[in-house]
Amino acid sequence: VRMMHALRTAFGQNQLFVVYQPQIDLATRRPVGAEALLRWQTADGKFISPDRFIPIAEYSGLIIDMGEWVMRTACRELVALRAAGHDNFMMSINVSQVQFRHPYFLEMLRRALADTGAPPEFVELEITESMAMEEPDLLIKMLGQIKQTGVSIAIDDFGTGFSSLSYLQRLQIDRLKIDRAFVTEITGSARGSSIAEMVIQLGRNLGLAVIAEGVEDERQAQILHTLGCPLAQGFLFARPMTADALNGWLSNDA
Ligand code: G
Ligand code: G
Ligand code: MN
Ligand code: NA
Repeated sequence: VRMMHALRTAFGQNQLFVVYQPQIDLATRRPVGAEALLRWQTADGKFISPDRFIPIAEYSGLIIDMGEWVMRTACRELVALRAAGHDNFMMSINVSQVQFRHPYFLEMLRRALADTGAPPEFVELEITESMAMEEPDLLIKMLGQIKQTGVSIAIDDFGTGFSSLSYLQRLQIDRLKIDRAFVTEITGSARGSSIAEMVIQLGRNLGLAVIAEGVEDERQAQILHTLGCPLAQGFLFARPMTADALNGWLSNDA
């Protein structure tokens, strides 16, 4: 309860901010987009992980306003990047299941796009695989409506749930994100890469883009590239950074 109040105050006092982690084309090593990630730095300078405060935001309902703010902030940053010449750049935004189920979610999305002028075809929403497994009918309907806005959809933490092939086929999704745990395993045992391989193959069969997350070293990047994984994200390439830092990082790179 204390943390809930602290979070509410923090949100009101602009202690929350959004950082962006670049996503890379493994063949060219060029940035193709970024994932927006929420951060909380308290007044005394401490960082609190979203793993801790997102559940509280969900439980308290604060996630609705907070999530909308993240969406609008990320869309605004996308527009700023485009103005700086970084066109063809995608912005991925995490969406909580509480947001997703909210009756005005679509309205908030449409408004964020319209008010900021963000082109929907360069905006992607990330939903988790566990979310994708609950209430299939609601999900299928929502995904259809989101697709109509032009925004695309990725399944985050893919491989951690148990989505069946036939079910996945029914979902209007665009990308699978290989969970970090399976990227870490790639360089471990002989069978360590089997789940990553399966997801890459699945993506190929279903015509979905695949991105590996949590790529921390060159060997992992090499193996993923060899396995046919087109995209990656991780500390090897860049850590999540502020909007200003991202602008600089992209310009240096160009
Ligand atoms: O950025 P970091 O690795 O600390 O994030 C930890 C978790 O918090 C990740 O699972 C990430 O998806 C989640 N997260 C980060 N930012 C957001 C956000 O804006 N909305 C939601 N719903 N989850 C987020
Ligand atoms: O669940 P989700 O994919 O949204 O979580 C993304 C989180 O993973 C972010 O909080 C980000 O800080 C973290 N992350 C990104 N790249 C790496 C990495 O290479 N290694 C580790 N350990 N964490 C990473
Ligand atoms: Mn994510
Ligand atoms: Na993830």
